[in-house]
Amino acid sequence: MDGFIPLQFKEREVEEMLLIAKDTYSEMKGRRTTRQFSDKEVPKQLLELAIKTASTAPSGAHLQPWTFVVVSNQELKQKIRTAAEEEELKTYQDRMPEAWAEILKPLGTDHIKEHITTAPWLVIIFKQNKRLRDNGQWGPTYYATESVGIAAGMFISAIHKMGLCTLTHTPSPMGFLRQILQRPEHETAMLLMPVGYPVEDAKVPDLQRKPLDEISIWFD
Ligand code: IYR
Repeated sequence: MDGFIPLQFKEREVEEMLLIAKDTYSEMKGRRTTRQFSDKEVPKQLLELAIKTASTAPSGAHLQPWTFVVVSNQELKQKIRTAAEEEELKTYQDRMPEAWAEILKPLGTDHIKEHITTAPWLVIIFKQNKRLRDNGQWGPTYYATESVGIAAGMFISAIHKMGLCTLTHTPSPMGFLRQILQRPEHETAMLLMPVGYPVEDAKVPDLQRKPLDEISIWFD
């Protein structure tokens, strides 16, 4: 078949797969979202590797409809924080229905977004809604939301596995990010993720994850 190459696949013994699967679960089970970041420096190369890992995600028609904007410049971080807090203040004060406020309560969030200026890196993932076709015209992308969601998941895993923390922050509405970061009209900011170390005495809410039998239905 033209344009096809052999799949590089190495079959493992089931025993070995079980060990790896248990190890992966144990590792990922320990991941927590923190909002308390330290300003300790993180080498740029680690961010590059996490983004490369995220970019291995499958995507609709392999269009890879994502742009990772990475910020460590303190002035720019401050600009983003000011704009995010302005929107979030309106959200928390006026726009948030009671049904939403109720479920956020245990998370202890408010409109103050200190992590934006404290964490050494911010990664903002933009979704590309259009692509430039070979004929010079703009065409749509496909399943871009799903694709970006998968890439974000892989980014979060990569960050956790290397021993750092991140937070999937969704300042709402997020239009200000396109403007501040000078992204084109056809890109939409999806997630703002500070990356760094947690502060030494970081606390997280005491949350439980749903058990397997509550989240899955099996026909076997
Ligand atoms: N975007 C706001 C509110 C918020 C919403 C959800 I859903 C969360 O899980 C957490 C927060 C904020 O970032 O504070």
